[in-house]
This record gives sequence, structure tokens and C-alpha cells, in this order.
Amino acid sequence: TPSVFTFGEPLVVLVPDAPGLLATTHQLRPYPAGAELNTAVGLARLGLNVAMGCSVGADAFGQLILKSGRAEGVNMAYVRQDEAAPTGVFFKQWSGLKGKTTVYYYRSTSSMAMGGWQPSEELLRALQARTWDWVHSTGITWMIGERTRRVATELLERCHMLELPVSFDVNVRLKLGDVEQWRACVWEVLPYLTWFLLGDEEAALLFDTDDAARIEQVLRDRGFSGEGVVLKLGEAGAVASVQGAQTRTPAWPVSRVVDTVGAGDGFNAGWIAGMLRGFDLNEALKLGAVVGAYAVTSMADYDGYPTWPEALQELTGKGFVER
Ligand code: KDG
Repeated sequence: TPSVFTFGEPLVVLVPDAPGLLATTHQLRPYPAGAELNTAVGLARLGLNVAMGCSVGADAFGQLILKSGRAEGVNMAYVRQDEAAPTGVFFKQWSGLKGKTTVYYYRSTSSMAMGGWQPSEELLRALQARTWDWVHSTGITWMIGERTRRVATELLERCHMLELPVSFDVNVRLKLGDVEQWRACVWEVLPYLTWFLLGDEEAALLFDTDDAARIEQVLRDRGFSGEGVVLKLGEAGAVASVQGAQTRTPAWPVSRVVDTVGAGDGFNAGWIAGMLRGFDLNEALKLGAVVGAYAVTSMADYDGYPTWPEALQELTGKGFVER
């Protein structure tokens, strides 16, 4: 079974039970979230072995994250419970006529932000022993705190030396830093990456283009020596650029979009699973599109992600009517 290691900050998100302003809501539901945890859950549902590295507070929300990760089959053995700082949380608000989603973070003093995590000796040994076939990370980890940033860069550098494939989704969150700071983060990690992933809005923000081949060229000029770039285009699908050659897949059809948060993380899970299961690039993008489509059908970040049999049914064209 292919296996993946991922690291980053899991959070608890509090979601109002109905659209409207947070200031007037009376009920909030907690869900586990965080880009890397979402991708880990997506990979586990698709039948891969996946382990998560991070810290959470030694608190109720930390327990919620541990319990949820374990229930999904994610190996949470490398998660540290920190007595000194809490689990990060954020709140979601849907408001306005078009149901605009806004997030409010309460994470600046969380365990991960305070530098509560660094790879244990055991984790480093496991990486060295090639326990995992692939490592996945996102830019968020570089923007939450200086110590965590240093640790994360060192970890990717080590993975690169071990010749482990590393995917990196930039995952720009402007509430964590401005565009210049996000660019600086990209340049810092670029030499260690195998695959660079981003969304269309991030492409516009960071590179002022929606052309995957041009983005790849900019990255190569800056020292990227990996395989290529995967650009997620939402309703327009996804495109990969490998040495300038582009592979494109349309979005998977969805009849009712509930919430798009978590779709990009789900796409990453599908695409990575495809790559590790020996799919060609186009098929792997397609599997990414399937998971992304399932993701938008549910309110929480990862609740909608498909299992491997469900994803396979989509890919093989079966499964529209179940009798
Ligand atoms: O992609 C979903 C994430 O944005 C969400 O779960 C929270 O990780 C998160 C973040 O930092 O925004």
C-alpha cells in the first residue's frame, strides 16, 4: 500500500448551524479542519497509509482532532499533545446574498504557532527508513510562526536529501501574511520540492498569470528542479505543467455546491493517491477532480470526501443509480 507523511496545523472550526452573521448566531458546531489533516483524511479514505505530524494543545479540541484523525484511519502517533499552548481554532461565517464564506482565525498563540512541534528522533528515523513514499506539506505551516517555519524548511530539506517526493500546496491565506511574505515562503522551500501545487486565485496573486507553464518557468528560474506544477482551476478543472508540456482535466460535475472550503485539499489527496497508485498524470488529475467534486457537496471540510470504491465507481463511469 502506498504511504504518505504530512505535517501541518490541524484546527477545530466552529460552524454556525445556519447562514448569517456570527454576531447573531446561537449555535456553533465544531469540526476538525486544517489543510494537511484534510488531505490526510482524503488519502486514508482512498486506502493509503497516511501519518500526520504536528502538535495540538493538551485540551478538548486537541482530543477532538486526535479522535477524528484516528477514526478516519490516519496514523496520529506523531502528534504531540502540548501542555503549554492550546489547539488553534477558527470560525466560519456565511453571509451576504451570495453566501460569502469568511473565516476568523484564533490561532496566533496555538501550539503550532508557538513552535510546539518539531520532528521527534523517531519520526526522523522513520523518514530515513523510507517508511513513507511521499511527503505532503502546505505553505500555511511557514506562515504561522518563526520556529515552526524553520523546522518545516529543515524537514523538507531532509526529505529532498533522502530523495522522497515532496508535494507543496502554497495555500495562500492573506490573513496570515501579505503577498510578498507568501512569495518569500515559496522561494525558501522551492529547492526541496518535487511538485508545486496552487489554485487559480493564488496563481493570479503570486504570479499574475493563469498559465501553468509560465508559472513552472518562473519557479525553475528561481531554483525549482522538481517534476512540475499542478494548477487547480475550480470549476474549470485542473492543469499540470511538466517541462512546459501541459495536461488538462475538466472539473467533475457536481449538481449542488454546498461549500468549497476543503475542495483543494481533497483534490490534492486524490491526485497524490493517483500518482502513488501508478496512474498516469491525466488519470491522477481526474482522481483529484473527483475528490474535489465530492468535497464541495458537504459543509465541513472533509466530510464529503469519497472512499476508494466510491471514487473508482466514478472513474469507471458506474454508480449513478444504485439498485
Ligand atoms: O483548506 C481548508 C483550510 O483552509 C481550513 O481547514 C483551515 O487550514 C486551514 C487554514 O489555515 O486556513
